[in-house]
Amino acid sequence: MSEEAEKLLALINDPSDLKKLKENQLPELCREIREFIIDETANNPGHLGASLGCVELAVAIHYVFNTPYDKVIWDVGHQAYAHKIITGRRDVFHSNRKKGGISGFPRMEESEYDAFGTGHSSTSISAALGMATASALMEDNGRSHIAVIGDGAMTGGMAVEAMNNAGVSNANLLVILNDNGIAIDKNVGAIKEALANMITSKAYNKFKDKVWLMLGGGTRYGKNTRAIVKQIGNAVKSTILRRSNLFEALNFRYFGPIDGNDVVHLSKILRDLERIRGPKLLHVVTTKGKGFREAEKNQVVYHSPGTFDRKTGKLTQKDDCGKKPRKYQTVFGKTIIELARQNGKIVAITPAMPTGSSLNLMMEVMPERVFDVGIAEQHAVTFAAGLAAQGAIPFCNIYSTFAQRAIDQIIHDVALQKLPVVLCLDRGGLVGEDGATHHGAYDLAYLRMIPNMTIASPMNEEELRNLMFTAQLPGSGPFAIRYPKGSGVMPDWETPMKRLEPGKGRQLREGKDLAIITIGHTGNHASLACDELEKQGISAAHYDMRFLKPLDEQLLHEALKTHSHIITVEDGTVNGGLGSAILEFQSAGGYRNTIRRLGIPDRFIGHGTQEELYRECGYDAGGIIASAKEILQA
Ligand SMILES: Cc1ncc(C[n+]2csc(CCOP(=O)(O)OP(=O)(O)O)c2C)c(N)n1
Repeated sequence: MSEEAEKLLALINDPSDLKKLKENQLPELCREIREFIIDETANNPGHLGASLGCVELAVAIHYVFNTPYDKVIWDVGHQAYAHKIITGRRDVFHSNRKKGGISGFPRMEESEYDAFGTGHSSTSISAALGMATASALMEDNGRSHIAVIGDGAMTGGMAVEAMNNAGVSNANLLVILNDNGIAIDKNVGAIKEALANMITSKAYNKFKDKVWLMLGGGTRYGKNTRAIVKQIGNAVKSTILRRSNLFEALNFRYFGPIDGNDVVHLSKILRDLERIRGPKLLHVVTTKGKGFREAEKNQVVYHSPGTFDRKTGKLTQKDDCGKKPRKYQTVFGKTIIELARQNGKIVAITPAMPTGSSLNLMMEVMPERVFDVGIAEQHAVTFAAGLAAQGAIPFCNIYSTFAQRAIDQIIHDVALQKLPVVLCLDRGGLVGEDGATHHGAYDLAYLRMIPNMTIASPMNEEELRNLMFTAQLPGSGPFAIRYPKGSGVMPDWETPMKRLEPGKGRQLREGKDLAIITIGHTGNHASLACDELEKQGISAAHYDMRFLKPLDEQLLHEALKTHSHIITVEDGTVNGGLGSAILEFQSAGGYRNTIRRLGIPDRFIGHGTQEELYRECGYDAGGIIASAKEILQA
């Protein structure tokens, strides 16, 4: 790092410092920010690729616009590291995603520069349009409202809905489409193809060059910007561009494509666009992983690579293989291939998460039976319902947190029609470093209210395989299987599969002093707790419910009749999940046991490691032991 560069970044404590720089110093600053991000994320992992691609965007936006008065919303928010670093968080960036540290995503509570919290995709245009509309209502006409959205996020339903709405408004809205041609995995769909056409079309680029010339040649816009732009708008609509431009068709003024990694040019364009009112879209082309060879070369892995060697870029974390417990997602990804080989009706669906779900494994061996539908959870579920209606057995794999988007589709399209969709909810429970936006906290609760659903959660790999096997058998109906982020507990996980009776749990351990009733992987925390309690002279029974719905009533009668003290444990919100179900059961049966519910409390849990967060919520082994002692002493 050159001394001058060190001096530059050290000078930037907030965007007002940035504005003191000369335009020709910006590339050097960007270079230094990039080095800083790579240095930091090598040891403290995070979302690397997207943030490296967006350094120039963040610098140019804060250089040109009057933030925080002007509002900038980062879609998904995983690309906003440079934004964080130049808006006062450089010196705490080492705490990124750590417990008590700054969040990996923008958060309104964290900084006045984080105009809107993000994490789930495709929300930025709606939020920016809402802000722009509020500004207009308040006659606050000088404010700019900017949504920065990736080409992947632009394919999400909400983004399309917002564009549809914004296009008929007068809102002072600038959408910056950050097109790097990739989502986490390769971007998919017709919108992606339209964008690629815009970038590569010779006719279009020729036209674009003419436009920039008309806008004032070297100095970009002249005095009569408004009139010229109008003229261009008309020109676009009439003759010059024969093919229809997606965004122009939605009444947006379209600018670009331009090189989004050229900070000087980008700043000039933004300065010009600042003066144009109404809905407009700037299409910038960037490189994901820009400036770090490994990240540019392997963009999927370096989206969120874990720790890596700063010099070589090689990953330092171990692969998910060998003789040790595998990730649940890997067990899912391998098991579905086995099942699909046995049952020709099985197909799989992922909304833009082939690698994250491990469905990329099935894509390699039977690509025609796996569908990546883009960032479109609602569509994924109804698409699965359509497949099921025609006799297929779709396994629709969605991260629990993103499936929140599709609750209506699960109710209206799947459950109501009793369609045999197998909903595999990955990352159920606390996910760790991604924090509040990503915890799969609510699935057990929101699924439990839905009639016709079977809801299951495996305690280990063997159980996951057996549940997947069971779900694809004839007559299984709508069937949800939720499992956590991270590894299971069985090095020998490739066990023969067998049917599990829906609605039947199991008693894993006998004990007279209290009963611990669990669902899912947290059963392992309870097993450890029971071992430790036994050493301390406390005898705890352990029941693993396996199914939240139907509930094993026989097992529960047994547990409640023979124990006056009950602890329920789940890696999900205590409001409405397993603990609530057991309280309802207790009340209906007239039981008078003392019941303590452990799980995610009624507040949003931040980020940290999974272990730290289990501890915070009191359902790691230590928390269960403490609760057991308390309940017995009360
Ligand atoms: C509703 C929802 N579904 C899935 C995701 C997971 N996800 C995070 S980033 C991402 C890809 C976004 O692609 P793009 O907008 O092109 O941004 P890039 O990472 O390429 O900069 C996805 C699918 C999410 N955050 N929200």
